[in-house]
Amino acid sequence: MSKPRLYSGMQPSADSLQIGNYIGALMQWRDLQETYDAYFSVVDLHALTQPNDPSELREKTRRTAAQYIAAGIEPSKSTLYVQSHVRAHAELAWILSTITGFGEASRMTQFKDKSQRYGADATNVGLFTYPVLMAADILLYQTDIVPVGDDQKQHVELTRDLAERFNARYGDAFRVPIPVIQQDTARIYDLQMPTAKMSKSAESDAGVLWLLDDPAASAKKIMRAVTDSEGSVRYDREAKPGVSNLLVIYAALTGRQIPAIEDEYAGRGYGDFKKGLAEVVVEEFGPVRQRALELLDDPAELDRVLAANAARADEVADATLADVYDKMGLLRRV
Ligand code: ATP
Ligand code: LTN
Repeated sequence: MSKPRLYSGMQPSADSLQIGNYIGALMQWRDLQETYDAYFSVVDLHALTQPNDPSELREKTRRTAAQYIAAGIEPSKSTLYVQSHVRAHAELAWILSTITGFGEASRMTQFKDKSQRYGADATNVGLFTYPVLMAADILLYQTDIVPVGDDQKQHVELTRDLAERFNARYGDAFRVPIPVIQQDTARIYDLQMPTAKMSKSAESDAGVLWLLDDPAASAKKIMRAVTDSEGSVRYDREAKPGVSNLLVIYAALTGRQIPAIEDEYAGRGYGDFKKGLAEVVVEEFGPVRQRALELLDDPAELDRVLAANAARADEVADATLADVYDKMGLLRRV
């Protein structure tokens, strides 16, 4: 029997991924690729909804792909590709936009938040149709599951609605995907503001641990992480958000349980604990960083791998798109 299919992606919105992306997404993707026929994209078309310098975007796209591979996504096992390399994404997004309600799209909270933040005149239409492009990503591949963070759940629900609507109106063309929402315990917070999610586009970089930071810089950021005045290494998300966040990172990277780590550091100060965590982080990310930099040293080879994977993606995507065009009554080109 063929494996069920999985789809996920990240925007190339920074030079480096941050460890929240690694713990919350890449580690799970790496495991899931064993049991699923997995598709992972670098969603560069989505990234165009934010202002970008063209040469920087190109570089960020390569860097994001290199970090997927360095973190253990295997391009021979999973289909790892760049969204814009597969033309069908933009084409299906147009088709789906014709069955998406204006009101329905207006209710997407990510759009409401961003358009409120920037103001209507600085908000582009691409930001409005962002979820429709995301639906196209997912539906082109007859996806069964979509692992995403909580903030993307509404977009996957819209994807389901669009798939069901199309299937009912024109005949079955799409599998209806299920969102798999990442556990809250896998959420990593900013080291300086431990109540805000760590994010690639954070305003200050002091609280962000970058995958490609050099080890000394990561260690320094951990030593400077905000804690509290109690002095005991104990998990309490409400009262001790800083220490709790560090414990979650420690546990995620070592595969150990939080109580065991609390025991190990009982009666010792935050300095010791942070030093221990810095060692764990350097040990985990040293090889990942090394591998990513090696891949980036040979961009031609990386581009070849991405092209071969895009060709694989094309086959599946084109078949879905042809069926959709047919069902909607678009005249076939002979
Ligand atoms: P941006 O700032 O550009 O929105 P981001 O760093 O917040 O980027 P996304 O590109 O939105 O990250 O998310 C990519 C993946 O990483 C998603 O699956 C998301 O759930 C996961 N992720 C992002 N930040 C964190 C975090 N702090 N903790 C756990 N998972 C995270
Ligand atoms: N919007 C998502 C990125 C994304 C995605 C997708 C995730 C684009 N297309 C398809 C899963 C499936 C984000 O910001 N994390």
